[in-house]
Amino acid sequence: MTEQLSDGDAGSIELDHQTSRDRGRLDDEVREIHDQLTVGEDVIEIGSWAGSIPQAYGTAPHVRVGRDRWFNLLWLIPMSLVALVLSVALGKALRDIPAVEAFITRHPGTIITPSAQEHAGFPVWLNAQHFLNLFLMTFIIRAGWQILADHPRLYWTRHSTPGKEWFRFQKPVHTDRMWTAKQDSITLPRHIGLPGIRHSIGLARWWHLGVDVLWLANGILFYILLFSTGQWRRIIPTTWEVFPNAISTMIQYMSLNWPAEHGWVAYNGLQLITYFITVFVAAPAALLSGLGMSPALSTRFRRVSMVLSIQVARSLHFLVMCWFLFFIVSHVTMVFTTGLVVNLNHMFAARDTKSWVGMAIFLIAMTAVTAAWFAASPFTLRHPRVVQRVGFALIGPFQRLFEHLDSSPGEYSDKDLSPYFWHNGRVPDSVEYQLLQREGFEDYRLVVDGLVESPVGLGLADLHALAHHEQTTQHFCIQGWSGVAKWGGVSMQTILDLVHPLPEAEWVVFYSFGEGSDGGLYYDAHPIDQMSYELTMLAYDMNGEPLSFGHGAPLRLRNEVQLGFKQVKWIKGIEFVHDLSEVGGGFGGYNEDHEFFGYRQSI
Ligand SMILES: Nc1nc2c(c(=O)[nH]1)N[C@H]1C(S)=C(S)[C@@H](COP(=O)(O)O)O[C@H]1N2
Ligand SMILES: [Mo]
Repeated sequence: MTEQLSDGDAGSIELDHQTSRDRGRLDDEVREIHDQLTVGEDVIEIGSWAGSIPQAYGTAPHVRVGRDRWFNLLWLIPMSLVALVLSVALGKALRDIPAVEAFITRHPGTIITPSAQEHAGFPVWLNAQHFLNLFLMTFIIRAGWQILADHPRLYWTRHSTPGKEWFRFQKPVHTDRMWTAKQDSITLPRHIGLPGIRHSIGLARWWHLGVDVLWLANGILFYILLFSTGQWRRIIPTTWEVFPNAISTMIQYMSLNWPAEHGWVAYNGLQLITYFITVFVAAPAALLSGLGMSPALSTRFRRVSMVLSIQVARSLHFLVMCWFLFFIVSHVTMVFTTGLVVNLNHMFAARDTKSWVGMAIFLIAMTAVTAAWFAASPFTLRHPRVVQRVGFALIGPFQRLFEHLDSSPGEYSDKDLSPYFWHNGRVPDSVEYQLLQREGFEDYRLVVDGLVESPVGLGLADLHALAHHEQTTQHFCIQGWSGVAKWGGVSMQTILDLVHPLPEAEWVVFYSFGEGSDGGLYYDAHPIDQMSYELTMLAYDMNGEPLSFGHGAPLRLRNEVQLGFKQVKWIKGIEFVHDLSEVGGGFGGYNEDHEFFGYRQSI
């Protein structure tokens, strides 16, 4: 049977398919592809992890000053020691001035109002939430560092251009050869990063995003209890007096002649302001900048993402982490130096005494934190599927929600194209591919089969004869880099109209000519409803030129609600299936099977 495929300019082509002999041949081809799929391991062997990727260490963190000078941040260590000494000198000098002493007498540091006296003390729920918060944050921060180490550079524009980053802890990018983002990733020490081996971003994200959900739940409950019990008065300033009191406190600390403590009743001005910033500015900023990195949200809410691009969001997210680190270090220092036993009774035993109960509970709590800290990476390497499943159970529902955000083309134009578009992944090296490539893909045939009424085999000319679709969109690699490109090709809706999926088809699997890092064909599966999205297409052109080898010649996928690793390059076949378990390792894609990524990656 033949079918007319019409296309305005290119005329029409005749395509033969659907005879039972053709169907049999197409089915054979798909079966052959299946034989080249592999299942991943369920335990991580460090030596063979991610295609035996060797450990690679980065450099000290550097910040760019001007066009191409780099400041080594390790200098901040001696510089802050000097600054600390100078601030003591300054504090002491200031306190010799009678006007300053008068100011301190007028504003001693802590404002004790009648309502503060009435609400004095710390409830047990606050103790518990404070502990949970610090416990959960250890995982979030460590996993966050691991994610950062997978692309150890930060930028202010969505282009991720080498040399234009403002922060890096890696050498300059090699621009004389193909340098993939994976090659650019670096190793963190096992007990600093989580899980502490190179290119472990899939697992690090489960820790980061999964524990985030718990941390946010704890935070929401904290807000609710704070406002329903009057405890909010402790950390929200209610008078401008807080500022002179904060300055007074600062001078007193600097002069090493410290202010009186009234922590049971009220915090001093400096504490009030820093706690307010941490709870009501930094925490929401962490959430919002985190969401700013989601491909689905960024593509749907273009106006916002024009300003808060993924790279601005990623940079801000990093700066929020720096604030938290600064806060943790100075907060713990002050807790230890301003009366440890009493402070621990307040925050760990809800009492205002000099007993050792708070200390005992604190030591138990810290033992739990330390044990969890040192167990987290080894546990993850031994039980990565558990981390993958539990992580997905926690964050999966939200990722699924964001997948409904279909958006239309038109957000970017030619002037937004990225001058440098990173490469990623493992390039195909099979004889089959090389032969096709040598002949300019003349004999290339895309197989589309599975749960469809009319399977087809489409050559490049056939694809070109189909209705042309073009979109200029932004790519979001899971590792953190991004770039804008113009993609030309065929909308997936056009392919659906051609093959007519059967009602039981739920997933659409894209098979590559290339292998994944551990061997076995690279593939990835997408929910069938996303195939009708406006920005889901098969691209044979990039920025007005035929797709290059490195970017996926002759054909690659674009599905803009998903992260980069789902955009299969060097596509050789497409199969419609009912269940993910029928394909490969059953987790929905090569990286899902082999590197414990998630199959829904809208965040
Ligand atoms: N066949 C195949 N497709 C692949 C990969 C791969 O390793 N093999 N890598 C993915 C990843 S992680 C990303 S970020 C994008 C990168 O596309 P680019 O090299 O065109 O930038 O391709 C995706 N598609
Ligand atoms: Mo990627």
